[in-house]
Parts: sequence; C-alpha cells; structure tokens
Amino acid sequence: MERARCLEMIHPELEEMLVVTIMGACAQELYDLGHRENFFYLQHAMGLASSIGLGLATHLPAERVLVLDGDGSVLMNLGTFATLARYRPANLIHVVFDNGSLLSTGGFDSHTATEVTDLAAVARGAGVDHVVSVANEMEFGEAFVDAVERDAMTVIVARVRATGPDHYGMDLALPENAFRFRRWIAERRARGPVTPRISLEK
Ligand SMILES: Cc1ncc(C[n+]2csc(CCOP(=O)(O)OP(=O)(O)O)c2C)c(N)n1
Repeated sequence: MERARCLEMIHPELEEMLVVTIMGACAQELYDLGHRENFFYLQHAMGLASSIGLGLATHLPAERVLVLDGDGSVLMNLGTFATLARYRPANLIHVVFDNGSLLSTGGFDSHTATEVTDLAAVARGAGVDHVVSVANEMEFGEAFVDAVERDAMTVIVARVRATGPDHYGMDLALPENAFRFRRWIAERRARGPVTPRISLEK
C-alpha cells in the first residue's frame, strides 16, 4: 500500500478537520493533493505532530483532529502513546504511516523495518483502547471511516511502502502556514458551533 494513495482516498473528507502532518514526504503528498487552510504541516519538529494534535483536540473539543504521522517520528516521541492514552480525546485520530524508513532524509531503516518494533502493540501497551493495524487500501479506508464514526480516540498504524514524492517544495513557509491555520480555526469558531461532517462511504 502507498501512503500517497491513502491520502488521496481521505483527502476529500478532510475539509472540516484540523489536519496536522509530519514534515517531508507525507506533508508534500498531502500538499500536492491540494492544500487547505485547515492543514498544518509540522516542519522540523520531528516526533511532535501527535503532541500538537493532542493539544488541539483537548482545547478544541468540537473539532475533529487528524494527525498524519510516520514511524520514525513516532519512535522519536514514543511516550506520546502514553500521553494520548491518558487524555484520550474522543475527537482525535492518529494515523501512523509505518514505512519502516526515515524516508524523507534518505531512506534509512527505522526500528520497524524488520518488524522488530510493533507500533500498534506499543500503542496498546501504552493504554490506547482503539488501535488498528492495516496493510491494504480496503482496510485503511474501513479503519478511517470507523475512526471518524467512533466517539473515541483511535490510532491507526498503516503499513505502507517506503516510497515518496519525486519532488519537494511547498509555496508555504511554516510561519505563514501556522498563522493561516490558526486563523481558520478562529474564524470557524466565530461563526458558531462546529458540527463535524462525516460522509465517507463504507
Ligand atoms: C529532531 C529531528 N531530527 C531529525 C530530523 C530530520 N528528519 C526530517 S524527516 C526525518 C524522517 C522522518 O521519518 P518518518 O517519520 O518515518 O517519516 P517518512 O520520512 O518516512 O515519511 C528526519 C530524520 C528532524 N527534522 N528533526
């Protein structure tokens, strides 16, 4: 399974969610599908996308928050699963695209490359109740729909191939992205109560 294909599948459903991605390949692939003001690409701060997502989800309970993470990033902040499990905001979906690689910086193997470390098992052991491992597009789509429909935090570990975009470059610097993302949240809140939209077909 390709991460780019997974992103393509869910991209139409992300209009109403706060989406936080890791840097590099994942960010580029989402950006290339079409940037939206509710997307925040966390450049540089490897490992902290889930922490940003947790902060957003706990402080904005009416919003649905989606974190698009990577195995290398999660391995750098493994304690995140324990923190997520402790606060378990029902409005948070944490997708870990596990390609067994630090792809964006040259494709070095991560600890999941030879299936030594099972990130889904780590999440479960940390106390996350809803953890799903998926390895094909059908499973990914179903897991995503279930997560959106479930009124509880979900971690999806999606095994994907270590492939990425053939180019890098976004016309959106981190500070500008951050200011615009924040403005999108503020303007939406100013318009009144938020009702998350769920429309994916099973
Ligand atoms: C603290 C820190 N160390 C190293 C880097 C350099 N770096 C950027 S992306 C990346 C790899 C990320 O791996 P993963 O989360 O698995 O995502 P992938 O690139 O495989 O999509 C690395 C090492 C960084 N940005 N921050």
